[in-house]
Amino acid sequence: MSTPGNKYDGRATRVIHPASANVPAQTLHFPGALNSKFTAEMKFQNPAENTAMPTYRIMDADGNIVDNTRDPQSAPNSEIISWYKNMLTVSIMDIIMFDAQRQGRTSFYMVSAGEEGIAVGTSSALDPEDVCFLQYREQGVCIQRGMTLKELMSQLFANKDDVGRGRNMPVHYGSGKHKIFTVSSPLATQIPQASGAAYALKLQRMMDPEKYKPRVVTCYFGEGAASEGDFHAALNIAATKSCPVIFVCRNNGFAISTASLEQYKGDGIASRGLGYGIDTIRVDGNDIFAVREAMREARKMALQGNCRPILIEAMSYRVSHHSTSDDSFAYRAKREVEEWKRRDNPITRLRKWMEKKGIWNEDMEKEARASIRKQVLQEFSAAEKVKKPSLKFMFEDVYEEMTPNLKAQMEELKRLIETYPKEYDVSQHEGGIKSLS
Ligand SMILES: Cc1ncc(C[n+]2csc(CCOP(=O)(O)OP(=O)(O)O)c2C)c(N)n1
Ligand SMILES: [Mg+2]
Repeated sequence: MSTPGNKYDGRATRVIHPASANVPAQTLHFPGALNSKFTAEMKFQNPAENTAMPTYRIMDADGNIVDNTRDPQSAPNSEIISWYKNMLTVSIMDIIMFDAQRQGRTSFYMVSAGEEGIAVGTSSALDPEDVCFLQYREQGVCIQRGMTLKELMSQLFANKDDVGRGRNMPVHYGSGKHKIFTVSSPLATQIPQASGAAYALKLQRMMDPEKYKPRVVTCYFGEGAASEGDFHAALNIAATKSCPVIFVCRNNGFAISTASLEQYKGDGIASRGLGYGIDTIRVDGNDIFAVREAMREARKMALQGNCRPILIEAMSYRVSHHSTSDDSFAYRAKREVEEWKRRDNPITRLRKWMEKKGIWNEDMEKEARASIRKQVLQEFSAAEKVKKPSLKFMFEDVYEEMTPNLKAQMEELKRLIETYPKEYDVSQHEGGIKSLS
C-alpha cells in the first residue's frame, strides 16, 4: 500500500479497488494529491478566510531591531556601510540619469527609488559565482556585484565600451564577468531562463562535483511580470525538477499604471509559490537586513539535498514614475507618493540603524553623498563623449563567421551611406564607414 508522503511511488494505481486489495478507503491516495485526506464535509475553500502571509522584518521603520534572533552584525560594520553606499549610489545615479533624459542627453531611463534595499540586500548574500537574471529595476544588483559606474554608463550611452555593443535600450544591463544575464524587454522572459539555468547548474555539479561548486540562480521580477504565463511555467518546472533557483519578486504595488489591487485577487505573489509547492517567504523590502537574511537562508535551502527553488516576495512601493516615459500622477495621487517617501525608505531606515549604532553621522553622510555624486557625474560626462560602437557590430555575433547574405546587407548599408551622406552621419561611430569594409 502506498504511504503518505510527498513522493508518488506509483503503487496507488494498483489499489484502485481498495475492497479487493483489503485496505480501508481512507488510506487510498490519488496520484494527483498524495496528502489529501477524505472528508464527509462538503466545503469550498475560500482564500479570503485564510490570513494573509506575514511580512518578515528584522528592523522596524525607525531602525530598531525587532528580531533579536538574527544579528544583522553577521557582517562587519565596513560591509554594512558598503551596502549603504551602494544604495546611495543607485539613488544618486537615478536622479542624475532621470534628469539627463529630460535634457535629451539619453533616450530612456528607469529609476529604482524605494527598491534599492531589495537589490543590494539580496545580492549581498550571494556568491560571486552565482548567476543573476534581472528585470530592469535592479541596478543595485549590478553595483553590489561589482559592476563599475563606467560599465553602467557605457550601457546607458550605448558607447563602444558597452559590453552589449550598444545593441540594447538603456538599463538593459548585462555582464558575463559579473554573472548577470542581459535584461530582456519582454516581461518575464528571464523567469523560465532562470529555471533552466538553475537546472543546468545542478546537472553540471551532479556530473562533476569536483569541478563545479554549488551555485544558485537568482531571478528578479516585478509582481506585474508574475501575471505572464512564463512566470507560471518557470515556477512549475523549477519545482518539479528541483532547481536551485531563488525567485525574488519585487512587489512594488504597480505594473506601470495598473495598481496591484487590479492585478490579482489572491494574497500577493507569495501565495502562488505555495501553490507550486515552493518554500516561500514574504519580507519587508524596506528592511535590508530582512531581505539579506531571507536570501542567505534561501541560498542554503536551495542547495540542500537534491536542491529546490525558493520564492521571496519583497514588499515595497514604487516611489518613482514607471520610467522616463511615464507620468504616474495621471493615475495616483502625488500625496500618496510623498507619504510613502516620508514614512519609509530602505536608505533612511538603514541610516537610522547605523546612526544609533554610532557608525554613521551627518558629516559622513554629506561626505559620502558629495563623493558619489562627483564620481557619477565624472563617469557620466566621460561616457557621453566616447564614440558609438562600430557599425560592423550590427552584423556580427549571431554566426561565428559572417554569412554571405549578411555580407551583402553590410555592403548595401555602405552603399546607402555613401549615396546619402547627409542623411547618415556615421562619424560618431568608431571607424566610421570604413568599419563596413
Ligand atoms: C510582454 C510584455 N508586456 C508588456 C510590456 C510593457 N511593460 C513594461 S514594464 C511593465 C510593467 C511591469 O510591472 P512589474 O513587473 O510589476 O515591474 P515594475 O515596473 O513595477 O518594477 C509593462 C506592462 C512588456 N515590456 N512586455
Ligand atoms: Mg510592480
